[in-house]
Amino acid sequence: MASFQELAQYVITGQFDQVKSATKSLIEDGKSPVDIINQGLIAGMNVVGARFKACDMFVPEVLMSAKTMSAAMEIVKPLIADADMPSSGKILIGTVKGDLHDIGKNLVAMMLESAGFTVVNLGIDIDPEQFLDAIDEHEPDIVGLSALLTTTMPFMKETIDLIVEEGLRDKVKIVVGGAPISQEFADLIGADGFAPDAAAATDLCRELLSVK
Ligand code: B12
Repeated sequence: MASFQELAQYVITGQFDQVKSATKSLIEDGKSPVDIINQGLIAGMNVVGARFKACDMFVPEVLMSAKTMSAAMEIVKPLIADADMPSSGKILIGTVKGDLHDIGKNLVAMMLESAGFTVVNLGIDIDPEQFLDAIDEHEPDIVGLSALLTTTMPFMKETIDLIVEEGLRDKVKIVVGGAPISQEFADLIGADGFAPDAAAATDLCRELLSVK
């Protein structure tokens, strides 16, 4: 039987097969998918983040960790997204232009789906025009912008500015997030809200759409 600590360790060391089998074993053991994500996968990725910052880990290793985390997410995702609930609203989410980070954004998308929202996940490196086209196509209630780099944060503002220019601002709520983002920054660029993590993002979207 696997433990959350072992799962976290496999994420840290980027052990693909072990991460998948530990995830499956925890599921078989009746552990909640959300606990598997929080106490195993995110806990491991947090350590990866700290080690990367301290230059104890380098990009290829971090990438391996990210890939193992994504592989485990693929296993866990159907279990928490499959709640057969009516949609609480539609959310369009993407990582802004120039930014390739998607683990946190995908986690937010997953949590939102599990909370009953319909989620359109645009992916990474999405420029303002692409967000605009997707708003036209999907008519979401909320647009979620993710950025992990200080150099890509300005594209959040550019995206919001374009939505305003095109006269769509009153049709959508806009929420922002990512490690360098703060409530102050969200206020500054005219977003409707900021959330520091996936659970808070779900609460925020519920609040903005008055979902109980
Ligand atoms: C994994 C990782 C990578 C992977 C990304 C793989 C992938 N598929 O995502 C790779 C190796 C590719 C990578 C590349 C780079 N990275 Co990087 N990376 C990270 C790392 C270690 C972890 C990020 C992560 O996944 N965290 C785990 C998730 C779960 O957390 P999260 O993303 O913060 O998301 C949560 C919240 O922020 C929030 N949230 C996120 N999005 C949204 C959206 C909305 C709408 C809401 C409401 C909430 C929300 O909810 C999420 C879930 O709880 C961070 C360090 C860190 N601690 O953040 C550096 C980090 C972000 N990277 C950094 C850098 C510098 C780079 C590179 C420039 C490195 C290089 N020299 O090439 C490149 C840039 C590539 C690019 N153009 O984007 C720096 C950024 C510094 C800065 N101030 O800008 C960091 C902070 C590391 C550091 N300390 O130096 N990186």
